[in-house]
Amino acid sequence: MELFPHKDISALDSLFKAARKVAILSHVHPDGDALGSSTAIALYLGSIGKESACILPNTVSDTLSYIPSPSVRYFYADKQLKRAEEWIRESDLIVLADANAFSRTDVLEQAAKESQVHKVLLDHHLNPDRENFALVFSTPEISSASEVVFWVLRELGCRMEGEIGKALMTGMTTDTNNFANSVFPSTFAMASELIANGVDRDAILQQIYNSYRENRVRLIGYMQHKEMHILPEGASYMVLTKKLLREFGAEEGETEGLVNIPLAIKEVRLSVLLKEDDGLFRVSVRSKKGTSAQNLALQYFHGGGHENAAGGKLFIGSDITTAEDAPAYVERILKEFLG
Ligand SMILES: [Mn+2]
Repeated sequence: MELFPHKDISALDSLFKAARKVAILSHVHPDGDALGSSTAIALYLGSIGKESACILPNTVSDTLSYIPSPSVRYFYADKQLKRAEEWIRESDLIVLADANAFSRTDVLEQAAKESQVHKVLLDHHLNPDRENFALVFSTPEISSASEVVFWVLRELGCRMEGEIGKALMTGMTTDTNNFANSVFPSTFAMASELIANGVDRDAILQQIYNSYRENRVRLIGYMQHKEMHILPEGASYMVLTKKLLREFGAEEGETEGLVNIPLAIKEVRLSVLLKEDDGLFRVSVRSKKGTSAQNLALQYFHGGGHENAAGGKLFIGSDITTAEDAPAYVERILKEFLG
């Protein structure tokens, strides 16, 4: 499948071949797609003899710990900001994967923007920041950044198997919620080729969906039973407080998927999850076709994303006065949005 212009592929080939040291960046709170797509790029660069590092704003959650490759160098900015910035400054090529702009890399944004080297974007979000990149491979018509990377690396002659296959299969699977959303003919073609090349999809599914800690399953159950509020307008919201996160001992990445659950209810077309953090709530929004999660995130939560999967923030002290005001605020804006 030729999804990107041949001239862009050969331009990328030249950039990769000319590079000496490459920095591969991705978004804050890296998920399966961020980690999978950047890992695959690093593995490919290693296979053609290039030095590279995946530079991520945060340490990855335990649930994704099977992806990082022993043959790839990783820097996590929350633990090694200085070294991460140093690597970016010393690199003669910067790649951004699974984010539409450097602003999504949080503390790494400045170092990435200050660098005057060539920059390449591989992504699937709307509104890519084309201005800051020499080359852009991005379309929302592809399931995931991992799928974008799959088609691009394949054109470069990379064999789509082994660790690269595992990383990309993981990113595509988590971003599509196991083939439930944003799936295109090319997505099945990718999966088919990876399986034919020996990628163990069963093992990956075991890791993603059947390796939860007991606490995580109990927290998900508790939220559905006690904290899932349904509005007659066809919306659901849940507020996950720091107190609950502490009580259940929830770790980074362990609330992944929770926001999708209320959409199982026939009448619910919009689901909002508020997760308390320092001074703010992190907001996840999901919707069914015909209702825009993206517009809600844009209008009320300083955020954005995809049409049916978006996110943002709700600031305590400006958007709302105290954390306790969150439920009333969300109820009001959901009524306004759907009314
Ligand atoms: Mn993604």
